[in-house]
Order: sequence, then C-alpha cells, then structure tokens
Amino acid sequence: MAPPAALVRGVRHFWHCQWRQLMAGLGPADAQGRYVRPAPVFATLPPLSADAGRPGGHVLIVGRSCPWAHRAWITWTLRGLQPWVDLQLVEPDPQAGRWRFPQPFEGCATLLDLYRRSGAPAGTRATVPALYSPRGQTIVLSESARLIELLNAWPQATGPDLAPETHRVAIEAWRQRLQGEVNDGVYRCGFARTQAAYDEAEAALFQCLEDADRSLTVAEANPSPGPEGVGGPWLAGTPQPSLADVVLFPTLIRLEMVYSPLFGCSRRPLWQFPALWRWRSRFYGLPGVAATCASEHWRRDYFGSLFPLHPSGIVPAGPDLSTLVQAQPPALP
Ligand SMILES: N[C@@H](CCC(=O)N[C@@H](CS)C(=O)NCC(=O)O)C(=O)O
Repeated sequence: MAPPAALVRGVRHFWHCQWRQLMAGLGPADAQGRYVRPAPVFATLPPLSADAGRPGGHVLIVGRSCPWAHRAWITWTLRGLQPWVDLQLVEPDPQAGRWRFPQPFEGCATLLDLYRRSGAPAGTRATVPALYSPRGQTIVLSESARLIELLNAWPQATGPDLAPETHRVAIEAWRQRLQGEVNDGVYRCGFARTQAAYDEAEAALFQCLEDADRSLTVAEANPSPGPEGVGGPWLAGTPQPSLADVVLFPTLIRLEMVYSPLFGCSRRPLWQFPALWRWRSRFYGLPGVAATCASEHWRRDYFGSLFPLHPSGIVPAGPDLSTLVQAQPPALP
C-alpha cells in the first residue's frame, strides 16, 4: 500500500533539510544557492628555493580522482620534472571525508596532519594538490592555478614550455574563463542548492564548451606547425599544448564518467562537440598523460565519497575510458 501523502510530504521535507545540511559539508553556498569554492591556504606563488635543483627537494602530493591535482600532475609530467620533484599519492578515506597517505609520510597519517604541521589555521580544508618541502618541513603551495605556473617555470624542466610568451594573452584568457565556467563550473552544477543556481552554472558551462569547440575547429583549419612540424593546433592557438589545454583536460576526461551522471552536466555529450572530442583524444595521446588517468578511481571516489549527492554509494558501471579517447567520435546519427 502506498504511504499516506502527508507522510511522504513530511519525509521529503525532512530529507531536504538534512540534504542542505550535508551539502554544507561539501562547501559553502551564497544566498542564491550557488556553490562557492572555499578560499585555499598556501595560495601565494613562492620564490623557488635553492632546493628546486636538488633531486627530491620537493614533493608534489596528488589524489588520483581530483581534477585540480590532475592538472598539476600533468604539468609535472609534460615538463619532465620527475628527477626534481617527487610524486606522492594520497587516497580518499570516505568515512572520515579526508585524504590519507598509503604509508605515513613525514610522520603524518593524513594530509590534514601535514597541513596542521605546516601551520594551516584550524578549520582549513586539506586539499590536493600540494607542494611540500621536506627540508623546510612545510607545504609551500596548495593552489593548483599557481602550482601549474610554478611547475612550468621550474628551472630544470626539460619538456616544452606550456606558457610561451608569444601566446600569453590567449592562454591567460582561456585559463581565466575555463577556471570559473568549466573547471569550477561542473562543481557549481553538482553542488548547486537551487534550480536557478544550477541553471546558471549549466548554461555557462555548455556555452564555454561550444566556444572552445568553435575555436578548435578554426585552429584545426589553420594549424600553426610546431618546432618539429607536429602537434597542435591547441586551444590557445599554440603549436604545442599549453596550460590552457592542461586545465581543460582533467574536467573533460571526467565528463561522461562522472560529471554527466553525478553532477547533471548532461545537456550534450562530448561526441556532439567533434573538435573537442578530437582534441581530448590528441591530448590523451601525449607522452605520459594516459598514466595520469585512473577512471576506476574517479568513479569509485566520486560516487563513493559524495554522500549528499549519491547516498547509496553504489558505483554505477561507466563507459570504458578507451572508448572516450578514440580518435573520431561515433558517427552522428
Ligand atoms: N583551490 C584548490 C582546490 C582543490 C580542491 O578542491 N581539491 C579537493 C579534491 S578535488 C580536495 O582536496 N578536497 C578536500 C577537502 O575539501 O577536504 C586548488 O585548485 O588547488
């Protein structure tokens, strides 16, 4: 027998209030219900210490599922920083809702311990990515937008410059836009508290993807050859990938896997943006990038950890990553 309507109404109201409380645990919202990303600590670009040229003088701490960490991991990979900056993975602890080290790191079991030991104020969220200095025994930087600039500028880097002066303005313009409308945009959709907040974020997200697709279509028609005559055309019109491509990739590679089913970013699947689809496949094929993509972890961590969005914790089956990075999108019907 169906439960009485008054009971259903009461339970719905109760659950909605609980949901709003739980959502506050994911992040703050403004008065209109728009998700507002908390301000990071250790956010100022530091001068590089002499340890930059010492093998293992710094440690880059990343979690596999985090797109902000992914951009730093990719920059580290493409710039060839393995000899100078060690990589340390953390894993989520869904029960505690924080990152933990697989083995104690610098005497710390969790990332929060390391943040506290580095002098982070009480109540700080311990986020990845973070750059740690073992000699200084402190976190040097934990804001990914600055971190990728620092890694790109690393004096010993051997890979191609991801922010060439010739394209600085275009790269900056794309980065600025992508940060709000796409990288944070998917979270603004998923963590919205009201329909209006979701509608606003979703419209901005797909408008930006349309613009990126158009821009790439033009760039593909007028490719500027790189030094070896290969690569490109990339998002900011560069012959080699730039930081604009680096920041777009972690969000787009998670689109069908996570953001579409969990955050409601499903207006148009990526195969309906043919130039973006080709771009994603090209970027995935860059040396070392595939090794930074762990789709099983993405799905398990997002669906398993974001309780307010997915209380059952059931991890749904998803597409195989290899089908999303094939060179051509499926033929349009
Ligand atoms: N501003 C940071 C945000 C990074 C961030 O939000 N990381 C998430 C994972 S995707 C995190 O570590 N969250 C842990 C927490 O909020 O407690 C950046 O861009 O570096």
